Amino acid sequence: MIDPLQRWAEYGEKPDYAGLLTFGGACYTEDPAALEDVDVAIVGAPTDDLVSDRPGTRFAPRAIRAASCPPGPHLEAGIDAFAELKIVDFGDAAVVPADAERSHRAIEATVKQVLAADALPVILGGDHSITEPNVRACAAVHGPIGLVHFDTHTDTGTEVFGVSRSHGTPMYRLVEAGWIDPKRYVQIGLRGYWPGENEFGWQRAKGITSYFMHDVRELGIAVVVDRTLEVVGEGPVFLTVDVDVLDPAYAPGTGTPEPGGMTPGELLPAVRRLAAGLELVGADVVEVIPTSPGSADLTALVADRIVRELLTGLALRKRDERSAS
Ligand SMILES: [Mn+2]
Repeated sequence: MIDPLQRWAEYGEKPDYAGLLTFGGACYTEDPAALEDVDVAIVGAPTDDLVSDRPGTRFAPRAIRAASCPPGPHLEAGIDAFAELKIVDFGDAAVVPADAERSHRAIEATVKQVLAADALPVILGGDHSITEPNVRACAAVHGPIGLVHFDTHTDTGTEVFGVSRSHGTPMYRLVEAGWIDPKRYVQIGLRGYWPGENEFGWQRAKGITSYFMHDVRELGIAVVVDRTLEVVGEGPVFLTVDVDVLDPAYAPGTGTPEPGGMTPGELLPAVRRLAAGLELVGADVVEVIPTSPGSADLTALVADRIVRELLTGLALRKRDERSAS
């Protein structure tokens, strides 16, 4: 029998639908001093002022939190990330509507607070432009970092409709500014009709590695992950997942959907293996539009599970490191 006066924190379990909205029901704090001993801090970045098509990713952090499932063991990996890691929900960066530059400064500052506490930031976008402040914050600590980038598009445009800061340009800007080491930068899932030869020519000249959807189909995702681990190698790396890498059948709620994408059965284990095998210093999941017509909460649900796989991979890595020492 449960004591009727006992609160969920004491009881150690609560129903999914009850309580305040935090990621996985994790403890909520906005106090940097409370990040001591924390392994992973979830940060929301609810901003979408820089999209070129459908807006709405500003609603994603709340929707992903609402879709998040409670702690428990990952049935295939045999580990509970919430038991292995100390995870908190660090709330949302103090973004402001219609001032993307100020929002990016707020995101970068919040991610830096997480890094200063020696915790790993996992940022819930937001549109893909937020990867720029996220990576800048990480590279300011670690020097030029590697990047594993799941996406339909390369996001290496020099500009979109004449605008240089956009959700279509962050990777170009980060490489050119020296925050990302292009030799340790791998793109996975490319398809569709953008960008063009100028951008791909620039990518080749920089030494960026690209796996298209035909590579994923022909080699299989496990081989693509093997090769990605080899290319990125040792050293700090950021993982960014644009949910539009998934086929719109699985992730209809996104700004620039493209048919012919990955299945969750390919993406989820890939994220787990990469998080377990790489020296991750930060990660984000972006471009989720929970309010898209017809999407219901399917896209937020899969976005939550992408984060859960990431946490599971980190938990596996921590357990391996502990047993090796
Ligand atoms: Mn993108």
